[in-house]
Order: sequence, then structure tokens, then C-alpha cells
Amino acid sequence: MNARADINQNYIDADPYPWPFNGDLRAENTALIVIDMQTDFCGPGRYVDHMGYDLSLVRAPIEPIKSVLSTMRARGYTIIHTREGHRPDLADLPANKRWRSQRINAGIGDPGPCGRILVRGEPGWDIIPDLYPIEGEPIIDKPGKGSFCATDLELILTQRGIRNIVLTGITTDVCVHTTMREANDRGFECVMLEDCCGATDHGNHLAAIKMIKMQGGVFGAVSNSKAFVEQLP
Ligand code: C5J
Repeated sequence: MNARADINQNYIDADPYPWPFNGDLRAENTALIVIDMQTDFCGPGRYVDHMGYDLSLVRAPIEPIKSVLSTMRARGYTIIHTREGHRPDLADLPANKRWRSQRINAGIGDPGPCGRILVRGEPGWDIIPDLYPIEGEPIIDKPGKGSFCATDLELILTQRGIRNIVLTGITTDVCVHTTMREANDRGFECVMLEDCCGATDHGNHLAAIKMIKMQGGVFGAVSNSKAFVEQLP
């Protein structure tokens, strides 16, 4: 059941307001973005594991994302995937980003058990098989944390008439949050599904969720996979 049942309006239960703000939720104007569900970020021995973080936190969203993905695919919604990574010659890797990763022994561009870390075309950089895109789902390759920076994401969304964005993926506080902020500033109506996201630190995940809800929903709203799947028209 929808939270409100106005004619031609559909809402998802969300905090701090039923989402989307105007009830205009349709397959034609709404996209799911699955952010950076790559082996490098959630695979054993890879970038995140190498840094010593708890892998279970970044793997927790896999099953909830699967459920949202299959529901939205079945109903004809736009699905977009992103991958963070750099050109093999590292021409798009800022020196400070490389330096910071090297000083914690997880050097971007350096060889690892699954190829060079976060380098395009390497096995570790690709999306995990469980959530692999199907034919027709755009993949945005991005050199930064935000999905709009140095990519054609906005052009693709605009071409398809997308106004609402459903955010999932890893990590909550870095690439998902940055993308949500970028999208919100561009006028897209955003919801983050909290169990479909994970961070390298649970406190940071919770803080990132809380930040969205401040000021009446300063970046949008927060919901979860169960409410979303039950209420999606
Ligand atoms: C990070 C990401 N955390 N996908 N990337 O470096 O959030």
C-alpha cells in the first residue's frame, strides 16, 4: 500500500518525507543508480580489504540491492551502474589521490591479486557478478567519487527524462553521498535506500544517513529496500 493514495500520485515511505516530494513516481521518470559495486571495493584482498576495513559492512548491501534491481528491471525502470577507476596510463589519477592511497599500502594503479587496483579493464575494477549490468543498462566510468564529475551521467539522465534518482551502492559516506549531493544540486529528487548502502565504518554510514535527513531533507530522503519494493508502482 502506498503511504498516500492520491490519484496519479505514488509515494514511498521515507524519512523525513514520503518520497518523491511531488508523488510523480513512474518508470519513465525514475532511475536506479547502483554505485561502485566493484570487486575492488567489496572483494576479499582488494582495495577496501587491503586498507584493513570490515568487508562485511560493504558486502551487506548486495542482497538488498539484488531485490531492488530485479523489481525495477521487471517494471521497466532505468538502471544505471557506476565504476570508480582510472585509465591504465593513470592520466586521470590526481597525484594527491595516488599519494594518499600509497601511504596506506593500497596504491591506486599498483599491482594486486586481482590486477592493478582501481584501473579500468582490470578484473578487480569490474562490477561483481551478483550485480552485473544486463544489456541496455548504462555503465558510468568515473575517475572521482561523484558520478557527475567528468562523466556523461547528467546527459544520459536528461535524455531519458529522469527526475527521480534512487541511490544504492558503496560507500555510503563517500561515492554514494557525493553523487547524491551532486544530483540534488542539479535538481534531481533523490532517495537513498539505507540497507542498499554500506560504508567502511558503521558510524560513518549512520552519520551519512543522518545528514541527509537534516533541514527537512537537505539532500533528499532515506528509505529502505523493503518499503521500496512493496510500494514501487
Ligand atoms: C571510496 C567509493 N570509498 N566508491 N570509493 O573510495 O566510495
